[in-house]
Amino acid sequence: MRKKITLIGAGQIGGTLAHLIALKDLADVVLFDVASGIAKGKALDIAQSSPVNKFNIKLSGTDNYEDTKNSDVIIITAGVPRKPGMTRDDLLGINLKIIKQVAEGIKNTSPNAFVICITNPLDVIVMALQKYSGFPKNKVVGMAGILDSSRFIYFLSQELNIPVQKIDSFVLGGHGDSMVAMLGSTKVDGKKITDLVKDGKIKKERLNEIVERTKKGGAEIVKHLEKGSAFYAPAASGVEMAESYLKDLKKQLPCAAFLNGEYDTKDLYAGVPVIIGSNGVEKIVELNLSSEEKENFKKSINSVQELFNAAKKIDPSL
Ligand code: TXD
Repeated sequence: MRKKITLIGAGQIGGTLAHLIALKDLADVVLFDVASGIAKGKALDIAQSSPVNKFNIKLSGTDNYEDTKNSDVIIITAGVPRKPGMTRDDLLGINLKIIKQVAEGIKNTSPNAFVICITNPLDVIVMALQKYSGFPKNKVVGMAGILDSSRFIYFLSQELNIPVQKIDSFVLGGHGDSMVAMLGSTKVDGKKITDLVKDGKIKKERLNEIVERTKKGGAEIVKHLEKGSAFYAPAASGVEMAESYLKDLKKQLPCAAFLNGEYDTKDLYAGVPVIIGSNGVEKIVELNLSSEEKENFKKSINSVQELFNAAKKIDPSL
C-alpha cells in the first residue's frame, strides 16, 4: 500500500518537499495550504513533470483537512518565514497561532502520523505542536539539526577542500544562535578535527569562524534573498527524516526531540541525536560531551527554555 505524506504549508519549503518526495517516488503527496491555489497549482505542476522524471506518485492540493486524513507522515511548514532583521523569536507569536490551528486540523484526521515540524522558532513550535495535538512525544519531532549540521559540514568541506561525504559532524541544541557544533565528534576523512587543528591543517580561529557562520546560516540566506528564507536545504533535511521513518532506516539524525531527563534536560524539545525508524523517534542517543560542549549545550537549552516561557506568556495553556 503506497504511503501518504501530507505537507501542511505549500510555500517555498512545502513545494520543494513535494518535488523532492516526487523525485524519490517516496509516497503520495497532499499539499495543504490556506492559500489553496498555491497548493493546487504546485501539486499539478509537479505532477506534470512525472513523465519526464518517471515517478508515479499521486499529488493533490487542498485547503480541506479531510483530504489529508490517514497520512503516514505530516511535514509542517505552515507559518511566516523570517524577514530581514527579524529574529526567530519575533516569529513566535504569529506562528504559535498557526500551529494551534494545524494541530486542530490533524489530530482527528491522522492520529497515527509521524509529524515533522519545520516552522520557526522551531524548538518551541514543535513543543507547542505536540501539546496542542496530544500526539505521542515520539511521533512529533522538529527538523533543524540536520540542516545546521549540513551547513557546518558544507563550510568545512569548502575550507578543507574535502568532499562532504568524508566529513562526519553534527550540531546540537536549540535551532538558534546558541546551537552547538560538536567539534569533539567531528571527523574529517576519519581524523578528529581537533587533531587537524593540532597538526596546523586548520587554525582554531578559522574553525570558530565556521561555527559562527553556521549559527548565522539562516540569516545569511535571508539577507541575500531579502524576501523569504532558506528552503532547498531545509526541504532536503525534512525528506531525510521522513524517509528514515517510512523505510524504517533507523538512521541516527540530529533532530529536535522531546527530552525526558536525557542530557540532564526534562520536559523540553531540543536538538539531539536520535534514531528514526518505523516507531518514530525510537531512541535518544546520549553522547559523552566535553565540559565545553556540556556548558554550551546547557546555554542552548536555557535559551530554548526562555523562549518557551515567552510562548507560555502568550498562551498559558501550553
Ligand atoms: O531549520 C528550520 N526549521 C528552518 C525553518 C529553516 C528555514 C525556514 N524555517 C521556517 O519554515 C520559516 O521561518 C517558516 O516558519 C517556515 C516555512 O518557511 P517557508 O519559506 O516555506 O515559508 P512560506 O514560503 O511563506 O510558506 C509558508 C506557507 C504559506 O504558503 C502560507 O500560505 C502557509 O504557510 N500558511 C498556512 N498553511 C496552513 N495553515 C495555516 N494556518 C497557514 N498559515 C500560513
